[in-house]
Amino acid sequence: MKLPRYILGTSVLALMATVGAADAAKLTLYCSAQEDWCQLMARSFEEATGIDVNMTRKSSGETFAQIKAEAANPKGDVWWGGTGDPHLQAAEEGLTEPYISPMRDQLHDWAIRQAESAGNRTIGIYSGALGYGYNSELLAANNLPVPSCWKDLLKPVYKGHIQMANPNSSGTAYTTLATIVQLFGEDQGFEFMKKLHANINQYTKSGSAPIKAAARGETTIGIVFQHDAVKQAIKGFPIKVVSPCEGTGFEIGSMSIIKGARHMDEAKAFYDWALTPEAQGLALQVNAFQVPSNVNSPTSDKAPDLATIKLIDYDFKKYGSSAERKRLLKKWDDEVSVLPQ
Ligand code: S7P
Repeated sequence: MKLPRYILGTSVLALMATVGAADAAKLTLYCSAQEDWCQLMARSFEEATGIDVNMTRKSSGETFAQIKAEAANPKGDVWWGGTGDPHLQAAEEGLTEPYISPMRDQLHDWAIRQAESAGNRTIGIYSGALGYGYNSELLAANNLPVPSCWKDLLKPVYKGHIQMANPNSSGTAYTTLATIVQLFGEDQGFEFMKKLHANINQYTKSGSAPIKAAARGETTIGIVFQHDAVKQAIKGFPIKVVSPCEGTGFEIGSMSIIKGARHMDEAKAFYDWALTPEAQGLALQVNAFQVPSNVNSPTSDKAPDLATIKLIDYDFKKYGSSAERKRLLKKWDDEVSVLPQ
């Protein structure tokens, strides 16, 4: 897809002028959204600018760990996608670079607030609500009741039927842990996670894996972002989406430029381009139904409507802070993951 020049940001145009016939322009992209979306973003940016993109897809927590491990000798240029909490932690730990894009005035307030709270070292690119999905055929075949609340998932009848990701590797699962703690308080929240653990059949590395497994009939219920469940339903799988009755957390999916990026000009060009309505609209080609951060981006009526979902007042500052994220993950490792199932 070649983008018309008028929609390209100024940094992209400036860079295209310098790229000219040369073939040296490159970008190393770390991507934490779904693989198909990551591939589409990488290839579309290449086509729009002539800049070669070397893209690696890893979950949010894994990418954070990689950027931290490479801090003395950074290999990545831009981290695009994934839940905002680890982007905020990276910002706080000085692993990402402040940047103010000329595209910023086209963004929703929540995306700009994410940037401002992190000294402009990250920015919101999409938003989406947490929940879960279930395979309606498997549920019926196992004579299981239809769940509608978080607390329903603790019922012994669901033992072995629920899958979620590991919160250390997955931003989705960390959002789940932080949501449960915010909804029920820390003590009750950890009691919840322990009881839930008894019903879990597998902790996956990637956050969306549980609903893909539910679609294939390998688990009955998957705890995921609601848009990831909608994606499977649209593909034709018997997946129903649940917005839990108690209310639920949400993410501000984010993007950051990696500190010490070897290709800083290309990184800024990608950053500006990724905030355009045209780049954000690519999401719909791969059934990615998050709410885009540019107010002019196209949206789909198949996307979960955040205005009708009971959202908690998710404390991104606290749960995206380095100390709190480390503390909660350690506590989950020490007190929940070690329990027998
Ligand atoms: O693209 C779908 C999505 O759910 O994936 C991101 C997620 O953080 C990546 O997976 P992990 O949970 O494995 O980190 C979300 O930001 C995004 O909405």
